[in-house]
Amino acid sequence: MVRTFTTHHIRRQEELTGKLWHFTPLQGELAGRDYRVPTPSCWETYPDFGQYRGEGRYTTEFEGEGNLRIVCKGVSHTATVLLDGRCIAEHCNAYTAFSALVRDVSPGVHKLEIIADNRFSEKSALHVPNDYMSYGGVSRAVVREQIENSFIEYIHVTPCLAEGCWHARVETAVQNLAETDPVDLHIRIADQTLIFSGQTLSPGRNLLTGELTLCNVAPWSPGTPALYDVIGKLYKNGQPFDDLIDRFGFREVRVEGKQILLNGSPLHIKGLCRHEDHPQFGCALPFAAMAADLALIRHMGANSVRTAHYPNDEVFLDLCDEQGILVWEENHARGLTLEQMQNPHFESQAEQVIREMIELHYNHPSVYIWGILNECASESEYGRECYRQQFDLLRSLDVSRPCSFASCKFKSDICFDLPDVVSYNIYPLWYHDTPPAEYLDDLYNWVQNETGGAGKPFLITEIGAGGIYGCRSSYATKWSEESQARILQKQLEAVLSYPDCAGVYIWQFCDIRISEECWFGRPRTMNNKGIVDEYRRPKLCYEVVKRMFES
Ligand code: ADA
Repeated sequence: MVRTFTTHHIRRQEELTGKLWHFTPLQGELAGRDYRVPTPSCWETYPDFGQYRGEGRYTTEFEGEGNLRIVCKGVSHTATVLLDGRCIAEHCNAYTAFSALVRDVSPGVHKLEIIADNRFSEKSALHVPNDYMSYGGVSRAVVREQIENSFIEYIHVTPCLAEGCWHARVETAVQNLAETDPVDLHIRIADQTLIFSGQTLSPGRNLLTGELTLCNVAPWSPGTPALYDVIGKLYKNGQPFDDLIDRFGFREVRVEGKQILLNGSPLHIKGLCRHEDHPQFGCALPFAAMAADLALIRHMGANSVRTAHYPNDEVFLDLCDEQGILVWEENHARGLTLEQMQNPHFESQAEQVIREMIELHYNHPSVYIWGILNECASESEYGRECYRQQFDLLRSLDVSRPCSFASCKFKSDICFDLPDVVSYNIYPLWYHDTPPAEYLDDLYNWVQNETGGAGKPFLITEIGAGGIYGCRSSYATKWSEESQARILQKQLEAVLSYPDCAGVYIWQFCDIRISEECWFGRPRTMNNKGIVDEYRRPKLCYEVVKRMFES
């Protein structure tokens, strides 16, 4: 599954995943053996490959010709893509889509190979041994598109409300491979159409922008998540030859003082941090599993999800759009040290994730904020320069959303002048015994009195405690479900009642697998702070969260 709606009626496309491919490990004692495996999938879910760190070659065949565009929605975690034995794309980072254009392919059956590599090395600055799992595999959909000499890459819609009407600024990227004739572009939203006639395209990417005004449309909000199609069509000599359909919502997000406003109403975030992780699927959760997670998140009374710590599958964001679940989406990074941020590949890889995340997820109304660099070295001058550069890039790509980063640096963070929203990950009563209300007040006042974050919205982006499913204790010993429930109760009482806190994200939705190297302090080599365990079985704290979020 690629999206929850049809993205083309004219452009021919075929999902190549959703069936068995050949899989061959390239290292280890099973190297060279041929397996038939489902895709999308992670090899850690195949028998004998639960701990495999190496390269795996996935192979399939398809019939096609002419100009082909191979779109990979996610390959974990480093990809090399070959068509008929020739390399057509390489990509770092598992969590953003990438594509390859191949022109003038001869008619017939063609072989597509994707070599996925989940090893850790200096070449991969973002996938490092960590408190989550870097899986291996073709973990999201792969699509083959048949295109002409030019095609619509993306359509970005930026809605804003003025005098009771919605204005939609529309930016369309048209990619020109070999178009020499002038083309017409039509962009339709509801009953309005933007027409760009007789456009002579330059080679490569052409940006065409315009604005529409719509007075009788329904706004998108968590309570009324109204969605609209934006339909782009390219014509030549009056004949349509390419199209792209995307979806968006009429809503605007802005920061005003200490509040985050959505369509003018202040947001009170009651959220959960969620990894894409499942014992049966790795990070390649199928549609039904994503939908089941969201059903539990909503059942708990949450109104938001934080995509810790990387951009999520577009299908999950589609579900959030449709169900009115707000999303904090962030680029891929977790707890990188100063030394790791000084990896020569770090800046380019982190910035590439920002570009790909925003280009592909721009229209999702559920995404109300962009995050970067969770708990990286924001207490250092070098780290600050990285944060500054990435916020500058982010704002150059999207001015329609606030941006932030989740800090764990207590009173040593030197970056709070940079984001629009100040966000903290705190664990009172778990990693230290300070009472939550005292800790929160001390931290908040330090931010107001000592940092450039004064007067900005303030979010708690992580708070929680460990609890192992089935571990019960009459005296609430640490790691018991009783202990986790009691700690979360006190933590949520403090945060939800704090007047200047715009909201909270609990760490975390479900227990997750982590890298083997990070086992110490992590029973089962898992992060056990889930409200449900990895099989989505609720722990005692589930009812505490539900009661607190619904009160
Ligand atoms: C950090 C980090 C999370 C998780 C958490 C924990 O806040 O952002 O990914 O590792 O700590 O469980 O301690």
